[in-house]
Amino acid sequence: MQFDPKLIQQLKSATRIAVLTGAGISKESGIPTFREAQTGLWENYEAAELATPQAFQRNPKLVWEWYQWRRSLITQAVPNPAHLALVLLEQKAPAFHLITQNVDGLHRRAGSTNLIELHGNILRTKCFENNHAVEAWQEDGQIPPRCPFCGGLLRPDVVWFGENLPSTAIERAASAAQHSEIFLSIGTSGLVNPAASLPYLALEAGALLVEINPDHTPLSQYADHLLNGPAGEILPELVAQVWASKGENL
Ligand code: BV8
Repeated sequence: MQFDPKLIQQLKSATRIAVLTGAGISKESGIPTFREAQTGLWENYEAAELATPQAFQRNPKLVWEWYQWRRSLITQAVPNPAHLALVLLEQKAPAFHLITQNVDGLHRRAGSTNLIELHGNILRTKCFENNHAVEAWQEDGQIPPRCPFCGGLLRPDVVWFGENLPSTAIERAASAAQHSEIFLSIGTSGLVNPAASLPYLALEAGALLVEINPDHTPLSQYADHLLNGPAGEILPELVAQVWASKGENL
């Protein structure tokens, strides 16, 4: 796979690299992206319609069971070569921030450490009423289960549409974007805010923008380097060529 030698050189000499990932980076781990049609029982539902507090209040059982289905997909999934390439990039780059919109926890399982989870983590649970973090609950047949601290309904610890992101997460992400020399947007349609604003913050601060996506997105026209293809193929090859050119063994 051939890359622009300028890109190899730029990555080789960069000191501050920031990465934003979306559902596309987990596609090759077998997890459907947010916008592709859902399957089976969920094929008649739009993900964005279920991922809201209103949907949960209207039908808590339906939303809880949707997340249980997604959790079952995620527990069967493993990090793919794209996740692993970002672990290597983090080890090699002098300063590296990984910002993810994904809630599947695959970056952490791959070994990424400097990780900002903008939208929470589907494998964590809290109560709807008081945000109590809940690690274990009584499986007494009630769906959703109840909070052992206040009796409230349990929900996944993710950010729903219409809910604010954790303030520390979005502030850290914005700072990482604004201080990056190179910003890579990987596997995201760039349609969900405020995450979608991060690449533009990086551009305004003078960063070089790299997009990795099989499709074009609203961001594509601004990218200095457009790598159109699956992240699981492109990223490992790109990281290998950068560090091979440094004469370092991977
Ligand atoms: C907020 C967790 C302040 C849940 C997610 C009206 C009312 C209220 C809010 C709004 C409004 N209008 C706009 C808003 C703001 C709203 C928003 O942006 N809406 C959009 C849809 C218009 N945002 C919010 O509500 C945010 N909060 O703004 O708070 C506020 C508060 C009150 C009122 C107003 C404002 C909260 C947003 C977070 C929502 N939660 N996830 C869960 O997962 O269940 S978002 C969820 O969708 C994902 O986490 C992810 O972020 C997003 C999906 O985006 P992508 O990751 O990009 O995935 P997608 O499927 O779209 O694209 C995949 C890409 O991968 C594609 O481009 C594809 O080509 C590519 N691909 C495919 N295969 C591969 C690949 N790439 C590489 N390799 C491959 N192999």
